[in-house]
Order: sequence, then structure tokens, then C-alpha cells
Amino acid sequence: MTDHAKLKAWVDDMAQLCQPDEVVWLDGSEQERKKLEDEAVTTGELLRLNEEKLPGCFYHRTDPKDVARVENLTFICTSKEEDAGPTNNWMKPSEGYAKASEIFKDSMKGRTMYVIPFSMGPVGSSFSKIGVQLTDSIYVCLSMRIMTRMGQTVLDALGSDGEFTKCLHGKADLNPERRLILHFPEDNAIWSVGSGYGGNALLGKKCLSLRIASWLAKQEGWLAEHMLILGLEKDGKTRYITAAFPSACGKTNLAMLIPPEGLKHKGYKITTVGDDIAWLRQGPDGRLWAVNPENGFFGVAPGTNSKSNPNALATAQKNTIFTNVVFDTEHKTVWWEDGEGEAPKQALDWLGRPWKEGITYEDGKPVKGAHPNSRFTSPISQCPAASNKIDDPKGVPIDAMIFGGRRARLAPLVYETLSWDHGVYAAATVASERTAAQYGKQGEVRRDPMAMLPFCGYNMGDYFAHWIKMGKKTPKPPKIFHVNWFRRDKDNKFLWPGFGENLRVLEWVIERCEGKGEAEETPIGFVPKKGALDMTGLDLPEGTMEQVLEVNPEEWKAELEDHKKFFEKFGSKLPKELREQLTALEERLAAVPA
Ligand code: SAT
Ligand code: MN
Repeated sequence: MTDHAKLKAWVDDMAQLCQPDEVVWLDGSEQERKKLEDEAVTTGELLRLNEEKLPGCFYHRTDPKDVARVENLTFICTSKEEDAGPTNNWMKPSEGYAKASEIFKDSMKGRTMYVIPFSMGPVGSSFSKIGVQLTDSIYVCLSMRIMTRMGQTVLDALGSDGEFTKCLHGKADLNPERRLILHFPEDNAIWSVGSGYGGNALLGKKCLSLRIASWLAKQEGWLAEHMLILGLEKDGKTRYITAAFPSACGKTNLAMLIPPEGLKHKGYKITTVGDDIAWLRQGPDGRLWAVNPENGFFGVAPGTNSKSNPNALATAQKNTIFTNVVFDTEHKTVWWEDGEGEAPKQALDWLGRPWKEGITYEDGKPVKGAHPNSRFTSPISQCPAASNKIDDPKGVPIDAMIFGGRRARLAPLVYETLSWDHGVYAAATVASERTAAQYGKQGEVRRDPMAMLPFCGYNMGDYFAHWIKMGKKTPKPPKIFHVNWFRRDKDNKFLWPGFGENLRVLEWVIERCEGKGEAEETPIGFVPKKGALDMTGLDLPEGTMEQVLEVNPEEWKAELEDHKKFFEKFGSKLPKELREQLTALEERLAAVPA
């Protein structure tokens, strides 16, 4: 399969440590897929779903204590603590290897170690990076088949001495006390042990494509970002936008949005390039171009229905792995809260317990059938909105970048920043209320710069400086916008309907990029002028648009105090350009007559 001596030696070393009964190299063939599926069904790791209703689909449950990323057990292991920075957990590389080795030691006895060669990005593209993951989980193998390009073609591209990220993964005993997600950027290596769940175990995703890639991107002069990529097509022309939001804030929904009735006559179509990660580089034309390094979606199931996201629902009708949703035992199908159709009559919940809609705990709270972070894993090519550029090695040129979080107050529906540096400032101070994709108190507001807080593989102060530098060296950078779909009124009701209606905002964003679109300058940036958003077919109660677009200088002044506190974390690493932006914003706010 390969004559890459270093790769073979590394696989031998890791097998020596983990002591699997067998080492199996995966070639990515169809035959191999069937074999892995059959084996996982035999062991109970996967349940085969109804072949007529959900062809090629499987059901999987994770351990009840292994249902989300674990930020407290995720470490950046660099020689110097300063290189991990104040927002990451840090461990010395020698300590990381020693601690994890103890857990990995002999952990694959009685199991098979699979070798998965994978490419993040189209095989052979100058954007792409190759990784090789070792794992003792067939669920992980089958998920990596969906989420990445993998197999013999990748080994061929790697040749006999190509660079690759060494990714070691093992479930061990799935004990949260013996779980570690370690990144060794100086060695281009990832060691993850004790979890079988998504972002902890599919090492091509957050571990490689964001944490390790952001480190590489800094050295090599590009950007690895937690962003969806969408195309907005009209009159035969497509404009591309990236958007960064914290996990579980609707990136997947926005990436494959369906135009609302009222705007149908304009002939817009959204095409999906990616829903989670973007790698961006300067193209020969001086613009930033982006590829989606992934090849599939790992989408949140609850809330996905034919209204919120018909494209995602259509994507997940075949060749999909469902994790921690409700299992309909009668029809061998799946269901989740706020999904499609009625809840099944005979079902097991994500914990495998008999479940019916309406049952409650002793305190009267409803028992949810699906875990709030339950997922579907589907090939991107099955998405009805999939862009014809997903395999283009050049990527797509980006006109606009959007950042946003979940803010009940303060941030208007949309604003355009005044310059690249101001855009970086707005992105660096993004804040959001915590969601189910992270362990911790839901609802709590935290700063999440560029939606990268849990994913930046190095000192975030240096990361901000890298962003500033990228703006200086890019002749035609995209415009930067900030959005907030989640603003609420004084009765705590959402002001903006979201979903397909968000196209109205995207339309204005593109108009602004084309030098059109009416805007009003406020201290925080340009907001749409009254009437600048096309509201055809959307009747909101009187005064709603004023509220959702309002910029309140007093509230912003208070917010700025929090920005200052947040920036203090980075000490001398904070680039002076961000300090200058803060002062300038402060002055603009002070100049507003009371
Ligand atoms: O668990 S993942 O990191 O893969 C998904 C997410 O949190 O966005
Ligand atoms: Mn994500």
C-alpha cells in the first residue's frame, strides 16, 4: 500500500504501545466499507436502519458520559507555555506523551488498530493537508470515510516521504477520568484517548483542520477558520461568503439556506461549499480563496426539520450515521426533538431506554429522546444544495466574511465594519451564549473570538496579530460583517425569524460588497438604512426592524469595558492595531450626543 518508511515505522511504534491483535490499513474501497459495516453490526457498535426508508444508514450510541467535546481535557502541548497562550490548556509535550502513553498502553489488546490515510481538502490541492489516523473504533473509521477523502489515493499522494499529521486515537475504557485530547503542533501530531465522540475522535475535524492547521497557517501565511462557505447565486453569477459562529449556532442551516417565499421572484440560489471549516489563502488575483477541508457534515440533529433545513434533511436520507438520536424500534428509523413527523410509538431513547413522547422525570421535566448534541454524519455530495466547486482544488473567491454569536441584547441584526482592522476587532470580541456542543453551563455568555476560542492551536494574541498581517498582505481582502440572528425583545422573544429569512441580510451584505445597499453610519459600523433590507413577504410587527437594528451607545460603552478586560488577558501579545481600534470605537461612542 505504501513505501513511506517513516509512516510504516510510526505505525509499528504505535502498535507496539497499544498492542492491538491486528493492524489493518484502510484503502477506502466499497468492499472494505461493507466489511466494516458488517463487523460493526455484529459487535453492536452500529445498528443497521431500514434499508428501504434509510438506505445505507446506521444508528450509533456513544457512552452516556461521552456526548460532546471536552474543552477541559483538551491541551496544546508546546515546549513553551506562552505559545499555547491564555485561552488554551497547556501541557509540556513530554508530560503529555507520558500521561497519554499510560492510558494507551496495551489498550488495544483484543481489538484491531485501523490505519486511515486521509486528506483534508481535495486530494492533491495546494490547500490540502494529509493526516493518518490510527483508531480502534469502526464507528470512527466509517465516520472518517464520510467526513474526509481517505484511502489508497491519499497514500499515493503522500508518496514515499510526504509530510503528514500523525493522529493516534483510542477509546481505551471511555473513562472521562482517563480521557485526553492532546495536540503537539511542534511534532505535527495529535493523541486522543478515552473518547469515541465526534470532535474528540474524528481527528481530521477540529483537531487537525483547526488546531493543528491554525498553527501551520500561521507559519505558512494562510488562515484555518471555523467558518461555513456558501455561494449566493443570482443571474448566473455566484458570490461567495464565509461565516463564523460558535458551535451549534446554525452554521449548517445558513450554509444550505432556502430562499424565503417573498424573495423567490429574484431567483436566488444558495450553494453549499462547507458548513463548518474554511481554509483561506491568497489567490493569484489578490483576493482570499477558500476550500472546505471536509467532505461531509457532522450536523446537530435536534431542530433539523423540513422547515428549518430541508436540505440537511434530504442529505441525511441515505449513507448516513445517526448518533444519539431516538431509535424507532418498530420501523427501524430515527427521530429527534423538533424533527420531522410525529414521535415514534415504540422507541428507545439515546440511552437505550424505552421512550415515549411526553414522559417526564419526577420533577415534571420532559425526558428528551435525543441528546441535544445528537448528530447526523452525511456526505456533502448528497446535499441538494452542494456547490459544484466542492472538489475544485483552487477553492472559491470570498467577497464577504461574516462573524456572529448568540446575543440576546446589544448587537444589531447586521453591521458592516469600517475596515479590515476594525473587522478583526469585531471578530476578536465576538461573544455568545454557551450551547449544547460544549460541556458547561448553557446560556452563559462567553467571548469567543472568531468562534475559534476552543479551536485556536496557539496563543490567541499571536493569532490576532496574524489576522492583522493577513489584511496587510492581501491586496483585495473581503469586507467583514457582524450579524446577530438571536436578539430578543424585552419579553425575551426573538425579534428576527431567522432561517431562510436570513437571505435578506445576505443580500444586503453582497450589495454592500458591490458598492450598493443603503447604509447608515453608526459608531460601531454601517447598519442597513430603513428600507434597505428587502422585506417583501415578511410582515414583522411595527417597530421590530428599529429594535433589531438599534445601536445603543450606552449599552456599547458598557460592552467596551468588557472588551478591555478580555484584551488584558493577552498582555503584550495583543496587537497594537486592536488597541487602536478599541480607542477609536470609544471615541466614536463618546462623540454621540447624549
Ligand atoms: O464535536 S464537534 O467538534 O465535531 C462539533 C462541534 O462542536 O462543532
Ligand atoms: Mn463547529
